[in-house]
Amino acid sequence: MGSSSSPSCLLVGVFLFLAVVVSAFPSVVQAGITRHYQFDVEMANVTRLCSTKSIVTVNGQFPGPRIVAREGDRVAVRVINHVPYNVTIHWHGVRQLRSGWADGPAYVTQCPIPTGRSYVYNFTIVGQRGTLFWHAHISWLRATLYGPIIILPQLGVPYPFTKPYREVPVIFGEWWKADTEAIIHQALQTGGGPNVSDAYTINGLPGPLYNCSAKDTFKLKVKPGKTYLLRLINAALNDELFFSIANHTVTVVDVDGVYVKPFDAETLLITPGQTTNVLLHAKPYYPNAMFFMTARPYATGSGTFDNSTVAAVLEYQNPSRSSPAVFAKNLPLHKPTLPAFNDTSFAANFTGRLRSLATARFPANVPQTVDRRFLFTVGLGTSPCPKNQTCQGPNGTKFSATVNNISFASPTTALLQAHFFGQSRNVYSPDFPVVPLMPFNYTGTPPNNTLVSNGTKLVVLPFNTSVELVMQDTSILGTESHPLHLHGYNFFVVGQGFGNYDPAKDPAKFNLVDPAERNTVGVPAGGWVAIRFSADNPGVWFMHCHFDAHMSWGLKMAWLVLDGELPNQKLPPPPGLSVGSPRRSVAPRRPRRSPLPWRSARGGLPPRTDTSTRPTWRSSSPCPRGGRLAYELYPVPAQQEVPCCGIRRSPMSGYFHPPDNEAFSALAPRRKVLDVTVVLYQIRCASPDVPVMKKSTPRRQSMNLESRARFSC
Ligand SMILES: [Cu+2]
Repeated sequence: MGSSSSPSCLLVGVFLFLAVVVSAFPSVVQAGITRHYQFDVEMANVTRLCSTKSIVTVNGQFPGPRIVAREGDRVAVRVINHVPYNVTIHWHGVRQLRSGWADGPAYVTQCPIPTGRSYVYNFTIVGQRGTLFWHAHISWLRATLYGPIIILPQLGVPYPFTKPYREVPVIFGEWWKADTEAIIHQALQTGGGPNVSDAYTINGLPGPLYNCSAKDTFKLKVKPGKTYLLRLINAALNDELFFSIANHTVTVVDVDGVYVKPFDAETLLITPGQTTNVLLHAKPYYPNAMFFMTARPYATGSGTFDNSTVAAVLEYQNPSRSSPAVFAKNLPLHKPTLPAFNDTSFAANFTGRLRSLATARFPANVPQTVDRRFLFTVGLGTSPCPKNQTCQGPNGTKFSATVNNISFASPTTALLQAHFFGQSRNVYSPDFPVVPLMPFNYTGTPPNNTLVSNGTKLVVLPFNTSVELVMQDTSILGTESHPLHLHGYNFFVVGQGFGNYDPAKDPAKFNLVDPAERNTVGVPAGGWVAIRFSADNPGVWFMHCHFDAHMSWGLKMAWLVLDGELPNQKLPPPPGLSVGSPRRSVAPRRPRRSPLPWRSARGGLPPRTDTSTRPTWRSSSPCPRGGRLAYELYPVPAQQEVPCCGIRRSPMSGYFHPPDNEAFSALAPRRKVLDVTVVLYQIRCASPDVPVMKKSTPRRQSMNLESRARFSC
């Protein structure tokens, strides 16, 4: 485009100017405020494509309400479940530094919120600015349960690009006439591919290229000469999308909540789970025309896909008319040309252009050294058809999908709870393979045996481990691009290529200076991508394909990042169990009544009499390797009910926060455990599947401590 060169020069100039302004006021760092939201999850009737159905919404809105916050703000969202499904919400791309309990994936960081219950998601947005989004993270509920997260810079801190006149979220979605829960349920039963969607949507609207939808068209009305920031979000379930605006180039300035070196593009590629901010420079004059903004899939797999096109309309306000709507009918309508549905070279070229800003103010902190290297294959496979059933997957099997040929078996206990309460045995194993167990020519002729294995396996990482992960697509049941999403972290995309990753040659080409930093990356069809991140956020972090079909088939795994040594490197207890402040002696309160229900109920434990603000070692026993084991008691009544699933109550009618045996067993050979603290919490569970505390004779607490001591020291 002829107009593309001068704006980009201008942009650089503006950017330099802004950089000077910003560095003149280096520490305008304000403490953020807390922004409270209430999400009532409720059913609503919505009509699209001539048919009405009841969908799951937040506050009756589709798409859902916006979360708006500034960098540094705390966000507290009370989610109240009024629908007949279990629900969780994930704040996609939010780093959740030491707030893993608020991350949201069901049975990973929390138990689902049952009907009639609520849960408060509480997190602070640190070091991110741009666009992210929230969506349900259980089954396929995110088909209709999603909305934007808009993160503005701190007050007084400008964007490192032209200040936009207006900002507009543009969310891509996918619409099924049928009930999506029934679709995925049926697909998992039969083993076949789930039915594809009937339409794509922009801001919930399919647009004029579908039947009955001319009225359901998103219109972006702009003024000549103005600059607009479009906050693009791909919330579709199963499709990467090309996007283009006829006769306009846009400037990409941010991906996944991280600024990038601005570049101009006529067409964008955005995978499910990715977000992109672009500047749309409206034409300087009234163009006497309208322009389609269209999106349609980039599809590489061998299965069927929804090959339709969603369109929105870009309209210019006519400066000489007071009512542009009357006038707009007979204007010429321009349509963009999008790449072919399988244009993989476009995909590679586009992603190859993304670069971190990598300035003093917005540095790219790429790990330059690596502590642990991983090679994960990602792709499809099959699992056997159960007896007495016919299956609709390949050759009468069931479709499956894997990382390193392991299809993730979803637990019924939340992994983070199991870890935190030291009850991970029989919930997960810490032995996720570092490399494929049976190497093959990943992108060559696929092996005859396509059967997968199943398991709930995690990789355990000590705090601050520097990780390099190569994700390799496989040709099993056809090569395919997979958008892999990592929770709890941004990663740097240091390299990508086609064919099999070559550890001898490929690392030399890695970009360790200004690679794109993001939370979701497309593993190229028939290729590989290398990412790096530093494991500085303790918790259990899901990583999965953001195609919901593949995720349902098991293309997911989790990382367990252990606490660091310092207090601010540890995961705090879950909400409702918060430790609170130990009582001070200056505030005597009704001393006759014990604040410890378990004490009177169980006896045998000394009440906490210490009044300092520091926890005391209530018990200390020497460990063979020189550490010591202790426990702390916190007389904190539960402040909030939390959903529980499968967590066993300890004999003390509370919960221990002991060391996680499974996790430590993985590290035992190379790590010495020193001081180990066992914290006793009290919890009040909201969900009905909690085992009722037995009234039988309690075991002595010392037995528990000893049994844990044996393992931990
Ligand atoms: Cu996938």
